[in-house]
Amino acid sequence: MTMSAETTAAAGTCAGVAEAIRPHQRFVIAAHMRPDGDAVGSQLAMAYALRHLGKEVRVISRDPAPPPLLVFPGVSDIEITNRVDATGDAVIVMESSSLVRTGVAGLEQGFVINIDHHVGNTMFGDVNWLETSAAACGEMVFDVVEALGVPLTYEIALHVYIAILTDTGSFHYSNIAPRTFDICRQCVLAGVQPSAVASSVFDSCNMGRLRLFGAVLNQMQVDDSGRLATILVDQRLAATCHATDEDADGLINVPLTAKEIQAVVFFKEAGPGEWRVSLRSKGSVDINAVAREFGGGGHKNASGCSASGSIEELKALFRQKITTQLDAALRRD
Ligand SMILES: [Mn+2]
Repeated sequence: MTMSAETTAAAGTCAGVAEAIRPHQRFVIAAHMRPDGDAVGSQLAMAYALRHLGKEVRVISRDPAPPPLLVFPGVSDIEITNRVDATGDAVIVMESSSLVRTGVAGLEQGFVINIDHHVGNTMFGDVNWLETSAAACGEMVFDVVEALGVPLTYEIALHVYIAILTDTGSFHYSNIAPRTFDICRQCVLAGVQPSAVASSVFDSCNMGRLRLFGAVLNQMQVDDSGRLATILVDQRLAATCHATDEDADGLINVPLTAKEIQAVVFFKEAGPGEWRVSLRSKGSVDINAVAREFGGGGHKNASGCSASGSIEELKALFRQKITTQLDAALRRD
């Protein structure tokens, strides 16, 4: 398997997307299931832009937005559904490697415009634009808004900013470029208040989440090399902490705040013997290579997959695969 073409893969163009949007009137905008800030922000920035042009827009999602985002305009109006019967003139799918990842049935009946920045996108659309160098899908939406000649209103700017802020982990991750800050600058000029947004997004969690973080970190395992942290949430622990499913969001990033830790694997129990596996790494450690072995995907430093079986066996298996990547990165650096 060759992966060389994936490092800076770009396919399709912003102009192609804008051209595909212009003649149409009725849109459905979807994103991946269990949406994050980039999914929600990209959907709503696009929705506000299209409405500015007088178009009709339905924003849909299989799952609700993360609760801290509900204070922002449009978020609580997102229609929660797992199937659509009417796809309008065009369906815009954000941030999804495939249509299956939306968790919404029926989208395939429509004319599909696919906008994404994830390595491994299957180019499932009638029109596709994949830009793996983008720090967030929201950056790409910003470009589409500009190409459509829509002014950067407060609502559009706010959602582009939320997309970038969350998907870069508050400007922590790779793919941040001068244009990332150019876009954010324009968002701030359009009225976005960074401190207020950060406070709403990051400092509005509940006590269940705090208890869950404490319990999970207390049970964290670090391998003998000191580089790899393993953390786990099963349903019993979540119940003990009175934590919801979303309360585990962001937990995976905490072990990385220790200088020694170069990679984290996070097992979250989805059902008996069923695990959601999230993976994070620093620098040149390619954690996506591990996720891909299990049919998952994402980015070099942030990826995920599903796995089933005995948790002790899964831990050993993932640690072995991740250690291979840690060693490969050591040899490269
Ligand atoms: Mn994203």
